[in-house]
Amino acid sequence: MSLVLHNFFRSSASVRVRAALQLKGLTYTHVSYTLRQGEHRSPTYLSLNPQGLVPALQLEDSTVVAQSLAIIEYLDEVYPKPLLLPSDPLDRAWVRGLVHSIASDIHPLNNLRVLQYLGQELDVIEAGVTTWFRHWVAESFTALERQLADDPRRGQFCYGDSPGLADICLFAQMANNRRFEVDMTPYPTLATINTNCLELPAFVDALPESHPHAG
Ligand SMILES: N[C@@H](CCC(=O)N[C@@H](CS)C(=O)NCC(=O)O)C(=O)O
Repeated sequence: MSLVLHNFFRSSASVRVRAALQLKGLTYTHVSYTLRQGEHRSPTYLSLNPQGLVPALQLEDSTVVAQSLAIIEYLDEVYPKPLLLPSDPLDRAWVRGLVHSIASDIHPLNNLRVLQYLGQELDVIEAGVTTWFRHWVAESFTALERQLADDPRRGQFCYGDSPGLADICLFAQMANNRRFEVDMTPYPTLATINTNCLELPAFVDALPESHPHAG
């Protein structure tokens, strides 16, 4: 059995893993779940991944790995070419700091279930949900722009001239940002890094619109 990615075309955490698999040249098949229809809460999926979130990666021996960052770090250890995290511990910590500014500080606040809770349980109107989304992006993107703009560790990508885990998280967040029409004018460095990612087929093929089950 090949690698199987349980995912959803529009899920940014899924975009992360698709980009990592493709940067590493790994082949995989898709099983798709439509989140708005709650397919990720089905007994079948929960038996694979009790966390009930996508993505999850099923390995050749059927073992399931959950959580996008855990999956990508696993892939980086088992298939180290190309490395997505620097080998120097201090540089690795710096890159992880960028990663978590997006993956831990933006994404959980802007996840589908949170936005649905705001709208459906707290009666926040659609414009309020959009303001919420953009607010949490701005909190982290303002800091990231400041961190990256003049840092000598940055090259074409967040760290040097090869794409890595921070670029993957930025690129995936950008896919979400487009749906909420986030203005990138205040973040020229982040916008340029995202443009550089879009030069690479591995990233383009990870976009929601490139997914075989996009709909
Ligand atoms: N920390 C998790 C987040 C996974 C996650 O939240 N996935 C979203 C899609 S991007 C999801 O499954 N949402 C379903 C929901 O909110 O009900 C990861 O990085 O894998």
